[in-house]
Amino acid sequence: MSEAGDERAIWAELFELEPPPAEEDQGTRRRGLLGRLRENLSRPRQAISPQLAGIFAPKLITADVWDELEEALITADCGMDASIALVDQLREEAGQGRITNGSELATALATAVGGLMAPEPPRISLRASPTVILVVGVNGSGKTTTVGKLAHRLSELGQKVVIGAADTFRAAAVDQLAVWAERSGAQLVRQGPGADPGAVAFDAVSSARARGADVVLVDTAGRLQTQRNLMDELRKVSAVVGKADPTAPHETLLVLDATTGQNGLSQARLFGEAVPLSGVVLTKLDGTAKGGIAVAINRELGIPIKLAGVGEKLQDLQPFDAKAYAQAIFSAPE
Ligand SMILES: Nc1nc2c(ncn2[C@@H]2O[C@H](COP(=O)(O)OP(=O)(O)O)[C@@H](O)[C@H]2O)c(=O)[nH]1
Ligand SMILES: [Mg+2]
Repeated sequence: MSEAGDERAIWAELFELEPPPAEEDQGTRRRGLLGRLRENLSRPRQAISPQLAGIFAPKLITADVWDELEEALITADCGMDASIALVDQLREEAGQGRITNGSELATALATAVGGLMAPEPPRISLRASPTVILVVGVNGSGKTTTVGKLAHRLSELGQKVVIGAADTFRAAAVDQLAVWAERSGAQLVRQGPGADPGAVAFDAVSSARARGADVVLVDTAGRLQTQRNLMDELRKVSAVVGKADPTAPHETLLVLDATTGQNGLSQARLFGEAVPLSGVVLTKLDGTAKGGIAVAINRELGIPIKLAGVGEKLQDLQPFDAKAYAQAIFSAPE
């Protein structure tokens, strides 16, 4: 199967849609995804590797290895809590004689990280008609880009998409969204600069209903410097969407920039207090040496990571696969 067809099949799985025709077996697809993740995550992998490489060297492990491993995991942004839990688990496995050398340790760590994060692959159900997806986060985290990338994937799978430009704070933001909408053939619902974001979101849902669209993506503003206003505004947008459809929003995705490291955790807590979050989109994983932040987010917030941004281009968004991620980041270098 072509790489594009391969990608479409993975996205169809995320959205619980019929897979595109000419399917091949899952094993091949999984290997494909792992390969691309490895490629896209090559920078964090290389950056973490020197520290872990010594630990993973094919020699018998010593008592010192546990402190070194804990330090390496904390440095990689996995968070104190998850790092300690992982080391405890691995130390126990070693005590039972199941880990004796560095390469067994590497394999066990990747398995433990994958298991700690998400036993099941993420889903974004599109059962509601239309399904309303609210995209929130601080300024510059990658919300608008993520909306554009999602519109592209959904359109590819034959879904009719409406984008609500509820970031009415900057005119440039709406223009940026218009470009993304045009590229994916999505319909853009917008109002003038300074318009009420709730009104735009309401319009977008109403318009999607009238046109029989499948999905509404609502892009929102992120202004870190006016945190309280932003949170009030978000709450309002979410409530107004609920007036257009009492079951909406069906998903509220928090977009977090992986390069902000542990700061992302406090952002997630603040946003979670304002609106119930259903998932995290972790962007810019291509630009950080500390890919471990995904582990910390999952462990400390209990919100699943559903999507990963690995670049600026239209195709640089992937359904998050914890196992593939853990193998790409935490396995021994070949
Ligand atoms: N390298 C990289 N850049 C990204 C990614 N996602 C978004 N960006 C860039 O981050 C910047 C801010 O993105 P934007 O979508 O405007 O953020 P917003 O303010 O949250 O809407 C832009 O330059 C994007 O191209 C990603 O996954 N990787
Ligand atoms: Mg934006």
